[in-house]
Amino acid sequence: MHSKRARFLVALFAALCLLTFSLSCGKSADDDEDAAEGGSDDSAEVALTPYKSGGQEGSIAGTISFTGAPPAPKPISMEQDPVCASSNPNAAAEDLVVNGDKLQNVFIYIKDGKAGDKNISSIKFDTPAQAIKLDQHGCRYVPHVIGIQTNQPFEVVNSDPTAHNVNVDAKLNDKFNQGQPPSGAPILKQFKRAETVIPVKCNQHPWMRAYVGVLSHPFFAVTDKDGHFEIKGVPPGTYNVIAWHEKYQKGITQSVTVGASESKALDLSFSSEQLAEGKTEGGVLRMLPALELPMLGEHH
Ligand SMILES: [Cu+2]
Repeated sequence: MHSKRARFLVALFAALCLLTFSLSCGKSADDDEDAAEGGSDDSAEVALTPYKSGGQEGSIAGTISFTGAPPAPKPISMEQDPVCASSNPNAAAEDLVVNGDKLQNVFIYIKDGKAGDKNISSIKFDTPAQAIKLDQHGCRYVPHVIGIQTNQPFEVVNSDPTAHNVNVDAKLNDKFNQGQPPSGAPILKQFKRAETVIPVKCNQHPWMRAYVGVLSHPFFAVTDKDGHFEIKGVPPGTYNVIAWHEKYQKGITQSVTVGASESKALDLSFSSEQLAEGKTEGGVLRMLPALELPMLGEHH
C-alpha cells in the first residue's frame, strides 16, 4: 500500500517533469524563432561592419531598352468598381510599359559582390528614416515598382474614395493582408529581410499589382519612363548587378566594376523574343527564385 502510493507519487512527479520539460521546450523553440526574426543572415549580422565612406563612391547608371515590337498595352476593365471605372476609364495594364524602345519599371540592384576586400553583404549601411510610400490612386498602385531598404519604414496610403485591400505576399518577410477604407489611416510596416521581389496585390481589384524589392543596402533603382536608372553612392568594387522585370522569368545579371569616383555606364535590354518564348506570364509571381541565376553559382 505504502509502496503503491510511493510509485504513484514517483509517476506523478515524472509526469510533472515531462510537462515542465515540454513547456520549456516549447518556450525555447519560440525564443529561437524570435531570435531568427531579428534580421536576415542572422549569424552574419553580428559581424556586420558599419560602412565607412572613403569619399570615392561612384555610380552605376544607364538605360534599359526593349528590343523588338512590344505587344499592345492590354486594356483593363474596372467596371466591377464604379469608383475605379469613373476615375480611370481608359486603364491599361502596367505589366509591360515600353515608351519608344525604353522599358519602364525595371528593378535594378546590386545582388552581391565586393567593395574593396569586403563582401557587400558584410557591410552595414545606414537605414533611411524616411518612409517609402506606396499610394493607391486611381485604383492602381503608385509607383508600380519600388525599392526599399531593410527596416526602412514602408507606408501604404489610400487616396481613392473606395476601399482597397493590401495583400503583401512576402516569402522571407512577414506577409500581411489588410483592408484600407477611403481616407483610412496609413498602413506602416517594415521588412526585416532582404527579399527580391515581393508582389503586392489588392483583394478588391484583381488588376492591381505592385512589386517591392527589399535590400540590406541602398544600391538599387527603378527605371523611369525613359528606361533610365541611376544607382548612386556605390563604393568602388566589383558587383553582380541584376535587372529584374515582372514579365521575365529571369532577370539579367551583369558583372560591373566601379572604380574610384567612377560613373559607370550600364545599358541592358530585354527582348520581345523572350516574351514570345513563353518565359513569362502565368506563374510569374512564383518564379522569383529564378532570379538566382545559375551563373551566380550560389543561393541565398
Ligand atoms: Cu484595390
